[in-house]
Amino acid sequence: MLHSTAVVVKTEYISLQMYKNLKISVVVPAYNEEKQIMKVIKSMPDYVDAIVIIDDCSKDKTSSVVEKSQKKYPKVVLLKHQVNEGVGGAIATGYKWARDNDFDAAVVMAGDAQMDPLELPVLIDPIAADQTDYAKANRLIYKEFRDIIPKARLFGNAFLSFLTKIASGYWHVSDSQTGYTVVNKKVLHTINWDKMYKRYGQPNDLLVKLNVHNFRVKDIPTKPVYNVGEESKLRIKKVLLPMSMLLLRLFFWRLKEKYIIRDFHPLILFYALGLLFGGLSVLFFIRLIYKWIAYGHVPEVTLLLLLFSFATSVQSIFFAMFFDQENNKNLR
Ligand SMILES: Nc1nc2c(ncn2[C@@H]2O[C@H](COP(=O)(O)OP(=O)(O)O)[C@@H](O)[C@H]2O)c(=O)[nH]1
Ligand SMILES: [Mg+2]
Repeated sequence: MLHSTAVVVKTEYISLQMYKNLKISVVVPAYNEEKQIMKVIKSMPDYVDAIVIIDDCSKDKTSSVVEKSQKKYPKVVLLKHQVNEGVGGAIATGYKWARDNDFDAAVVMAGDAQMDPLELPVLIDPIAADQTDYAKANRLIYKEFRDIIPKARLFGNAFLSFLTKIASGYWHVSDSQTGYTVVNKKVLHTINWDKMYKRYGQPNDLLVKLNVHNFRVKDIPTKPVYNVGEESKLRIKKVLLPMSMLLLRLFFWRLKEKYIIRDFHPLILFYALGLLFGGLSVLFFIRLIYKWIAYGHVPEVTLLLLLFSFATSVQSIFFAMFFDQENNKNLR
């Protein structure tokens, strides 16, 4: 479906430079980035073999700016979406192009120049050394991150990062919202990119899918970049709820795929027990409050049942999380 909307304007790329024997492409999702996109092209290191820019049906001159640059920068490839698909959709189009053109690694960098290309080697090195399958930037373990990342963004990111740990099983990963990542060839050929989540939840969606396929993921501290002329189109209040719902859905999907269909692990029973008793706790709590208000005293049996189900629920969920963490320990 994506293929039909993507128009390849120029695909031949000259001169293979390679980096540590890897043919590297950089996927750049771009939506209304006429002001910033040249910065991304100009600052790209020489060892990158293709700069794949996906114009996600911009309303501005992004495409013509990119087309004009192609004379001077022959490594630039422009893919155009005929309808706006969202950042995840744009990235999926780039990944498919990298896969079909036999690249060894695909980096993602935003079209608004928020990624520092000088940090690229530290992200690619663990891929080149086959220490990981997916290397991602982590701005939250960079020493002075608090002074650079705007407060509201930091809060939203920390919240989603925590939910993503639970949903994805990658408990060692944080800064789930970074758009600065590298995948290796195996990932390029394994994940079904047509099913990738198309909007801002794309990195979260990918993490969950990587976990189901038992891919290794590595976090690399990188400096956050803000105020380089970028204009974020993300509205935190608008994305927080849909992304939480997405993560809930992905969580259940992963448990089913990983621990029931592809394999089996009793942690699934602990999660089920935890949720069952969690639900019962809510019911007992409502009953207790109702009786208290209506009759002025706390019903003892309900109180005991509430305490029992709450304790069982919390313990079961903690056990399930612990087993999940143990089970994914080798994916660091
Ligand atoms: N908002 C948005 N960004 C898109 C879309 N398609 C591609 N992008 C690109 O995705 C990247 C990240 O978007 P941005 O709004 O800067 O997100 P932020 O950096 O997390 O605040 C930018 O390079 C955009 O140009 C789209 O449909 N909507
Ligand atoms: Mg941005």
